[in-house]
Amino acid sequence: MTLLYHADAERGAEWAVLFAERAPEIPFEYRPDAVSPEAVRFLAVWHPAAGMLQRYRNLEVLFSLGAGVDQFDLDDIPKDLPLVRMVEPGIAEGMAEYVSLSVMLLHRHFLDYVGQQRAEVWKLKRFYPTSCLRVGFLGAGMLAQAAIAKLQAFGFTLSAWSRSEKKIEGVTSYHGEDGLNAFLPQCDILVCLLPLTPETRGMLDGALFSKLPKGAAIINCGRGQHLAQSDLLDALASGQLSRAILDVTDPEPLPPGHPFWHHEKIFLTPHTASMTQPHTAVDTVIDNIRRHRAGKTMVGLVDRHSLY
Ligand code: NDP
Ligand code: OXD
Repeated sequence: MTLLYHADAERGAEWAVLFAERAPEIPFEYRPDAVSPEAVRFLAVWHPAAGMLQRYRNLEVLFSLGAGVDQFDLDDIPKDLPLVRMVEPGIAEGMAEYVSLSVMLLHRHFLDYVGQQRAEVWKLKRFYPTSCLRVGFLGAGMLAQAAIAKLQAFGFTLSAWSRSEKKIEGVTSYHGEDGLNAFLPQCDILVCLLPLTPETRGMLDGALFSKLPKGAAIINCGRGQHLAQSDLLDALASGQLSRAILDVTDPEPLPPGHPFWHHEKIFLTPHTASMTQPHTAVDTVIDNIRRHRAGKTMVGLVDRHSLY
């Protein structure tokens, strides 16, 4: 009945200590060669290598070590094998920090000042009260809501767009196609926190940018494949967009010489907006294994129709 953590060994060793302390009744292993594949009932992976799942024939639950599951080939995963994504407070907190930091950098023009300093320019840019800056979220799930909660403390004007109707205190919520058209003109900063699905792939394109207020900025923390790269370059060149902060790209990393590397209006971070934190994630996985054993629904169970 072993849980095999099949990812980097350094973090696996951390998980092993925490598992032994918090759930000694659940055998845990992070060295694939140290466990017989037949004994593995729970597998935790980030990016499963081709054919990995065929090796573990007695799996009861497949855990994604990340909040997203687009890295899995869902056609390769038996429909009756539950796939559970990472829903844990540590990853939400990390994303809330990254988005708050990015919004504040834009709000207070820090990225302009980095360029100015290099050019020995001393020139202030006016800033306005936070309530004048409208920050909108594509996606209103675990991560967007964590970021929203942090930004609310600063007083930004907030809105969010999701698939289903949502009510979030202090946030103007939109949903569906019509909702998107009403939402976009309200976003001085647009934050993408959507899962990558056939419906959301390529969504950050010229048509969408043209519906934002002129000079808006985007922050993409979803996936690189949400973004139409040449449309972004066009929108930055025309001034329709003023800046882009991109934590995710396609591919990762970008190839040498890619125009994003040196673009003065693009700020790149290496897919680090957030990460699963062992101290909190372990509790989530333990709780889910106990739920599974008790026949209860697991937290973060992926819907195989909506693909997130
Ligand atoms: P959730 O599943 O909790 O939330 C997803 C949100 O997107 C929901 O509000 C959902 O709507 C909405 N959504 C999905 N499809 C559509 C659609 N077609 N139209 C409109 N809205 C849609 O996901 P998380 O918040 O946990 O994570 C979001 C994504 O963030 C992950 O899938 C991953 O790609 C990315 N991520 C990036 C990280 C990084 O470091 N850069 C770290 C972790 C995750 P509804 O509420 O109606 O279902
Ligand atoms: C995730 C990620 O999905 O790190 O968790 O991107």
